Amino acid sequence: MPNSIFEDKINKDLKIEPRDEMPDGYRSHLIRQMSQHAHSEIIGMQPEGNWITRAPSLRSKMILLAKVQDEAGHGLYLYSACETLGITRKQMIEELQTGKAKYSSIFNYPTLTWADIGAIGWLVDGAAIVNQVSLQKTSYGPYSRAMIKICKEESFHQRQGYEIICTLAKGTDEQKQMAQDALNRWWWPSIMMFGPHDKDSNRSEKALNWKIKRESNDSLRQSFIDKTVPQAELIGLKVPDDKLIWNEKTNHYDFGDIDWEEFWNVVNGKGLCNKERIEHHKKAHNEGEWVRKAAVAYSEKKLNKKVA
Ligand code: BYC
Repeated sequence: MPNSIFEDKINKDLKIEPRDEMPDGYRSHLIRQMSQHAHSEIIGMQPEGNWITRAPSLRSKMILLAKVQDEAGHGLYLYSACETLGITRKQMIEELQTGKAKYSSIFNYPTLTWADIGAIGWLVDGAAIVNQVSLQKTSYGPYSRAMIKICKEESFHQRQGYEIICTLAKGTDEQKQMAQDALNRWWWPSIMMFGPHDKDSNRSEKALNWKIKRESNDSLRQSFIDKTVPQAELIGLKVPDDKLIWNEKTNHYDFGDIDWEEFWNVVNGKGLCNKERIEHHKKAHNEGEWVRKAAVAYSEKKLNKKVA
């Protein structure tokens, strides 16, 4: 039996575009993943936004502001890319606010000190880049193109975070302790961002066959660990994992067991900040209602003029 046009394109590593035929499962898988990704960018603004008014200098405040605005932009590209699959922005927001759609577990942890802003840039954006560089080669054209643009900005974010952590690590004993404390609290949640181990990742097989995912959760996690441990060592910080050791045979770090109970609790709404994040999103969304109404009124007015 001949391959469908869709299968042919996937086999030849060509991009699937919005008007192309695609299996329903492919479309719904992408809507789930891309909307989750967009929501993560938007909810991810909250833990960082918490520190804009308390940034320790004008320079650090400007950089943090720019970073948080970048995250809003990433959310918007991804919502737009997802809309090409036939879901509306309104539906996506409803799914987020009612808990039907997930967002990354990492954003349910609180930012307690300025060092946490460093840890987010260094570790969370660092983990996101590893995942997103791989997603640049995803099979859906609009998603792939959004990733290319997003990755350029994420690498600036990773450097911004590492710079904050380096400064603290080279500072007073108290500042070094702040950096270490942030690493202690953010390390494991960052490792969890990559999702369950491959053997427990029930979405992976299809996603890899459809070339939505290009690498597995475990291989991306490993590459993040291999990159990040030397960065911690370079500035005299200790990764909070007693089982972490370089393995000469595999050329990778071996690492300790991940607390999956904590991961699933956070994913299922029982993290430290889940409730607060959604409540805040609802409040901001309601407060922005007038902007949406004004934008629609303006475009309707323009349309009416054209028709007349
Ligand atoms: N958090 O079969 P699996 C950023 C869920 S934000 C919550 O492996 P999949 C940034 C998963 O959805 C970057 N849930 O699934 C922003 C599935 O549940 P459902 C965010 C998670 O999809 C601001 C179930 O567990 N990046 O960069 O093959 C400031 C089984 O998992 C998580 C993306 O969203 C998690 N961590 O693989 C700073 C990247 N992990 O839906 C930075 C795009 C797993 O079946 N997404 N689950 O009920 C992906 O690459 C993939 O969706 C994942 C999961 C690797 C996350």
